[in-house]
This record gives sequence, structure tokens and C-alpha cells, in this order.
Amino acid sequence: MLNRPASKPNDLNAFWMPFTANRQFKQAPRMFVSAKDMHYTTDDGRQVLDATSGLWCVNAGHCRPKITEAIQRQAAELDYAPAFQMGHPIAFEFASKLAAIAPEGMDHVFYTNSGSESVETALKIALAYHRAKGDGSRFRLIGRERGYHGVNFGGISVGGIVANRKMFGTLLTGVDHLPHTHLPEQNSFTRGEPETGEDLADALERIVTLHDASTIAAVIVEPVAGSTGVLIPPKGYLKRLRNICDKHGILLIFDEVITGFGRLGTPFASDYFDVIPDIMTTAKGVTNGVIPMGAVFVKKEIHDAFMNGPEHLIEFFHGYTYSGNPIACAAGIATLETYQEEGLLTRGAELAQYWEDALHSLNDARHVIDIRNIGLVGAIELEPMAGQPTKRAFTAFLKAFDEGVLIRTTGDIIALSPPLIVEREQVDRIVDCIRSVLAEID
Ligand code: PXG
Repeated sequence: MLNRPASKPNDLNAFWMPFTANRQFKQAPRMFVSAKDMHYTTDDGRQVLDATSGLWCVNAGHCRPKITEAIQRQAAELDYAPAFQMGHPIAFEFASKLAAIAPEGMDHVFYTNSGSESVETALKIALAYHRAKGDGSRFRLIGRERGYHGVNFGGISVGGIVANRKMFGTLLTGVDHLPHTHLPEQNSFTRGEPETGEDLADALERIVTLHDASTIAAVIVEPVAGSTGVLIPPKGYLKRLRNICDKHGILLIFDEVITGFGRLGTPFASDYFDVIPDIMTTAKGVTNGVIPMGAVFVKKEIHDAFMNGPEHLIEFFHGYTYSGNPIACAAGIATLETYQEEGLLTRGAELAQYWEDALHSLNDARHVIDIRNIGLVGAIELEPMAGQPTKRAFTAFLKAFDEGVLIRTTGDIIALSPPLIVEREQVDRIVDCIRSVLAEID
């Protein structure tokens, strides 16, 4: 017999929740039961304004009819088909459409099911590319402090968030890290890109001096670090990183899992900063978060380096059961069409100034020690409570939820990334709510 879950489950025990304070949550659960456009509805019937696009993914807003219908249609027509040694048309159609909006020259797409898998895929492509070119001594991967590249072993190895790394053993070997780019003393309350810190990219030269360029395969960075609290690159930093990579034959990977698909007011951060990487990882907004999917974009030269050897042989021993899943591809095509019909890949640029002014109006709010913004992303950093890091921001999160706004916190930083359909009044509502919450909490 089918057991339909009630909107209020009576047993919360079995689900071990990801990245959650499980015991706290289960004592006072916060449940969403439906969503539409900018709002969630809770199980007690309250509307909650989504200031975080779910987890930075629902860029076109919730339950958009075109995407829902595409999924329903595809599920009824071709639910699953293998992509290993077989094909189905929609996977090719979607890849071509993605390549058409990608930064110049990034014309091949490898499908995954998440940002974490996109990162693993990109790192493996980088290593295998050098080897395919006869340059197999390039085995090192360089990440950055405070970087977030998902939770799989490659991603946490190149990542730089200690809590995500310290419990999990030796990780990958042959990894080194650039310093992060956050300089609160010089750059706090900066609007957009900070002035100071371009030369932090020169740390890559030091790493090259230490290890020799001939051992380094790739550098991976988030153009704007999201999860770690919205760290915006100093002016000129990414260009300088690109130049140093070029000088030494090192591949540059941009992890655009958050910045991809319009978050900065351009289709990709690569467009915003006018720097084209060699490999670009995406996920989240690729399907509006509705179906798990990721896409890794690569330049033609990289793809073509694999296309040698006898033609009946597999060129790259990598892929997932669900790579190019038909329902995910259908969701993706409908998502791209929605973005394009509504101009969402560039709408962030129209709203960015309003967003910036609204966020920075909080500069005199209680507990605030920094505010940062770019495109439709923002961060409000709070002074931590003495001896209890993260507690103040978490209390703000709980209170904002009670007051009808979903915010996201990381450490003592409130990170905001509303759906790209957000209206000005909704921006005001988010900011007003945060102001009143900060006034109320310790
Ligand atoms: N790279 C980047 C840059 C990300 O932000 C991933 C990889 C991993 O994606 P998956 O799909 O495997 O989760 C991410 C994910 C937050 C938050 O609140 C951020 C992410 C995920 C969940 C929460 O900061 N980023």
C-alpha cells in the first residue's frame, strides 16, 4: 500500500540531514511544503520570501510553469536513456544551447549531476589533458584558502574551508593553495570589486617557484567565493591569475556553480570579469535547481586533445549513470528558455545598483562589521558573539525565518542571493527584515 507522507511527518529520525544542526532542527523543524516565484509556503501556511534562491540555485524563481511542464512531458516520453555508447537527442540539443551562451571558445559540455561532480570532473579533465598531450608530470592542483568546491574528495582537497576538510584524512596529495582575497582592514564596506589585493594573485608565482610549473596541472578558483561568505575578487586579480597561468602553461578552472547563469548580471562571471578560463564548472542554475544536474564547459583545444587514438576506443574514462539524463536536459532547456525570454541572465545588472544601495543602507545596523555586494549577491558580516562564533548569525537566520524571510548564513556572515526575478519592493523587504532582526537579537 502506498504510504503518502503527511505535510507534517511524525518521525524525523531517519533522515540524516545534510549540513544541518540535526538535533536543533528536529526539536523545532522548519518545513516548506510548496513554493511559487519568490516565495515558499511553510507547513503552517506562512509565506516566506526567498532571499537565497533555495541554495543559490533557483535563479528564475520557483515552480516556473515552462520548466514544470517540460519535466512532465519528458518523463512521460523518454524517462531514462543511457549516455554511455548510446545517445538521445535532447542531451545534444541542450549541450549546443549551453555552448551558445558560454564564454567564447568554451564549446564542449560534459554533464554531471551536481556542483561537486562538476568539480571532480574538471580536475580529472585537467590532469588527463596534460597526460594526453604527453605532459603527465603536471599532477599538482592548486586551490585557494576559503574556497568551496563541493564535498567530494577532490573538491575538499582543493577547497579551503577547514570544517569541510579536517575530519576526512589525508585528502588528495599534490595540492597547494593560494591565499584568499579577503582583506577586511583595507576593503570593508566596499561596493563591488575592492581596490586592494590584485597582487595576491602573485602568490601563484611563489607556488610555481616552490614546485616548478612543470608539475602543476591547474588552478581552480571561484570567481566570487560564495559559500565562504561572498568574497569578491580585488580589481585585476582574476586577469593577473589568468596571465600567470598562461605564462606557465597551467590550466585555469573557474568554479561557476554559484556565479553561473546570471548571478552577477552577466551570463557567467567570466563575462563579468572579462577573463576566460580553460574549464568552467556549473550546476545549480543550469536547471533552475529543479533537477540535479551539472555541466562542465571546456575549450575546444582541451576537448580535442582527447580525440586521438583508435576511434573505437573510449577517449575519457569518466561519466555518471545520470550524465545527460533526459529529464534533467528537458528541465535545462526550459530553464534556458525562461532565462532568455525574461532577460534573466542580465537582469541582475539592472538591479545591481538598487541592490547595492539597499544592502549598504544597513551599514549602521547593529552588529554589522562589513557589507559586500556584486551583481545580485550580497553579504552582511556580523561581529561574532564573544566565545560563540556562528551563534549570532544563526539566531538572525532563525528570527528572519519567523519574520517571513529566508536568508542564509555561513559563519557569522549573512549571504543573500535572491532569485533574479526579485522586485525592488522585495529587496526592501529583505533589508527591512534584516535590520529589525539585528536590532532584536543579542
Ligand atoms: N562549487 C561551488 C562554487 C559551490 O558553491 C559546489 C561546488 C558544490 O555543488 P553541489 O551541487 O555538489 O552542492 C558549490 C555548492 C551555501 C551553499 O549556502 C553553497 C553550496 C551548496 C549548498 C549551500 O553557501 N554550493
